[in-house]
Amino acid sequence: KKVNIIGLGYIGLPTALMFAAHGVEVVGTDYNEKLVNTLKLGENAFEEDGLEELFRQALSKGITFSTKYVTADVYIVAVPTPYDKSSKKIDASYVLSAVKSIMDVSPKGAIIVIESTVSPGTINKSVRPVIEANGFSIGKDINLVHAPERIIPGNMIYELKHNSRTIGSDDNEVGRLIKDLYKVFCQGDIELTDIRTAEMTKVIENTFRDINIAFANELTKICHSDEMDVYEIIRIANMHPRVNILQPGPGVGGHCISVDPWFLVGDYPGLANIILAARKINDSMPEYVLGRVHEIMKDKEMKDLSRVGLYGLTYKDNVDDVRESPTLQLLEAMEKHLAPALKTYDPYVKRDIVQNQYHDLDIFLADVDFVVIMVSHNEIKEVMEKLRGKVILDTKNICDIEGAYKL
Ligand code: SAJ
Repeated sequence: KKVNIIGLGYIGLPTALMFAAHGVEVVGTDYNEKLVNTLKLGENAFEEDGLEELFRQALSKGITFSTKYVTADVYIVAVPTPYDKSSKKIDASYVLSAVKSIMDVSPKGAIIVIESTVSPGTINKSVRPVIEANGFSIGKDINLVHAPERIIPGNMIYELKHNSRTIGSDDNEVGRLIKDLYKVFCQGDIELTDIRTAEMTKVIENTFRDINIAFANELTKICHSDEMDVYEIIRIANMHPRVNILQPGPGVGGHCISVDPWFLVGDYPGLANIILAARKINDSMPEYVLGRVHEIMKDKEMKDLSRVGLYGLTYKDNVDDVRESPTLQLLEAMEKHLAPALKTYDPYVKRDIVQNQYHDLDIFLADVDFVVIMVSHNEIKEVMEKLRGKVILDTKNICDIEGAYKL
């Protein structure tokens, strides 16, 4: 089968490479000409364990990249699905425009697989009508499948191969065909279900994690208010066979966990109560960190915010993705209070994306007296000693220098 993958971002690219490396004929399509040209030159698009090697394998098997949609048997759509900030509902416009473009080139009987996370009901309520309005009959001219992914940035290539996955199709035979296609590389179980169940399952998986992180974050606030050690409490509580509390942190970023729960809040107002509360708690964390910075400065009789530096700009450790990152949220909060932006440094972020951003750790450290650890990249763990003598706020619980403040 020939596969055209639409959207060569954090999900689409590794998936395209994985299919190609396993001998499937693949064309990767993205409207970003610069990205396509980079890939055509044999340069990788982002940092991820094992991606470079997979890229080489896929190239040797003949993967090609284009800004155009091509004739194929299967189209896999992996484009972003943000949420509309006012209605909290999904903004499916990228998916819909991809589907429209597919219809311009798809042969009769082609299958469109939506990998992008969508809110429950989107495929039947929004994608289906677009297809039918174009005079296509679903089941005859074109088939629809939802195959959400579960891979975690930082361990994507391993998880792409080993995770179980869900395939939603309202036509069993089509579902089985797509299951067989993913089986070329996926060693995990592949569960077949209907489209709406697959949509809901994906969204609630990320919501589950969001809620559990919110619980840890709320515990942090409670413990701090009463001078208790939240990490010690979580560690001991987790020795219980049925308790598994996650780690508190400076907030929840990335393009999945901080987005998907909103779909449920937007679509089920009045019902999605814990979900909404969890979102609010996690969204409050960057400002909470800022509050802790001010508290500590008072403690230390420090006045000069320009001597405070944030270590880490990405949304989590050892990735280069900054989308919705807690550090960016914190800087936005400062802007709202008309406060000057703090200094920042991140070894994974090579471009300038904020004011006062440093690209050299030693120069950054020389220019600050107070370091806020926002991300636990391997680098900071290795050079932790360099922070000795600074005021430290460690939001990730990785620093054992005496006197370091915790969340
Ligand atoms: N975080 C905490 N405390 C924790 C764990 C995470 O504060 O104990 C924070 C991280 O620092 C980060 C955010 O939460 O800011 C999200 O990170 P993550 O590593 O939990 O998840 P993502 O967003 O990188 O990937 C998630 C995964 N979903 C689940 O684990 C349920 C992944 O499997 C999905 O494929 C991915 O979303 C996606 O694309 O939907």
